[in-house]
Amino acid sequence: MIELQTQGKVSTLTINRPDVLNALSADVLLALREKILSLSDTRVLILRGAGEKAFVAGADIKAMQKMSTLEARAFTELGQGVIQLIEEGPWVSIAAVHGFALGGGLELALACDLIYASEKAKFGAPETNLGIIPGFGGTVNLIDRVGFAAAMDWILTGRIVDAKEALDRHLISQMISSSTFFEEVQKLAEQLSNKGLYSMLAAKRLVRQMRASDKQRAFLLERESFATLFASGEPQEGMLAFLEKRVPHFKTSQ
Ligand code: CO8
Repeated sequence: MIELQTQGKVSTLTINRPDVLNALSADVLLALREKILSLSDTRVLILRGAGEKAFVAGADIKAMQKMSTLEARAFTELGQGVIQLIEEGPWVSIAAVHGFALGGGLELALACDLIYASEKAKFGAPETNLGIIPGFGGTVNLIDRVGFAAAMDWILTGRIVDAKEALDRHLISQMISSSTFFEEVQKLAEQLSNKGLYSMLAAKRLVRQMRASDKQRAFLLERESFATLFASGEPQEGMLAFLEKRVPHFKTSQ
């Protein structure tokens, strides 16, 4: 489910569920957390997805569709915990995005210090199409990267943007040719891993601290809002519609 490969001081974690475009279930998140906690002597951490099509196409819709409010709260807590481990760990983290990075997949990429994308990468926050909202820190982290206007646009419309637009909007740090993408990312990671550990960590932490002023509160608000939505019926209908490959019919009660 999660593969760990280490070359020198660079570790790569691959999310390997290509049949569901590497969707994140609780089991995947637990396995990811376990692997992250097992890392030692890692200066640069690369996250990537297996298969041709996706980095990660989001949280696992099938697993979420029947969740109760309590289960949704536990799921978002688990996801936010993994996000924070990646953000705060003693390494420079790189999301290597060669395909879809959607919903929770975008949020996983947003947790990384750098997002490198191939020309074929596609990004989006399509949660509202499913009757839900971002729940792995995406609300605050997306605003931090792309600003209010683009974050609001992407979250409310759920539209998918290509690598060029993601570069123009400062979501990604570099766009790299798809033919040599993973080799190039490895090369960049090795260069970063040879720099001084203390200055790199001080720089990374300072840049992060200059961003959202009260991140803990932002994460709490997001978690509560995500979980509460599950009492509205919209998530259940939105995600069932995706699984049944049809348009959702949301019923508003007011
Ligand atoms: N979860 C589960 N299964 C998925 C997911 C997913 N996120 N994405 C794709 N799959 C499955 C499909 O159902 C399909 O399965 P099957 O072969 O059994 O029908 C298989 O992967 C291949 O997908 P497609 O046939 O749909 O491939 P296409 O190339 O036609 O389309 C897309 C690719 C556009 C990426 C399409 O698969 C898609 O729209 N996927 C869903 C994207 C999405 O909505 N992501 C957001 C999910 S919600 C989320 O991430 C919330 C995060 C916050 C959670 C907070 C925690 C509490």
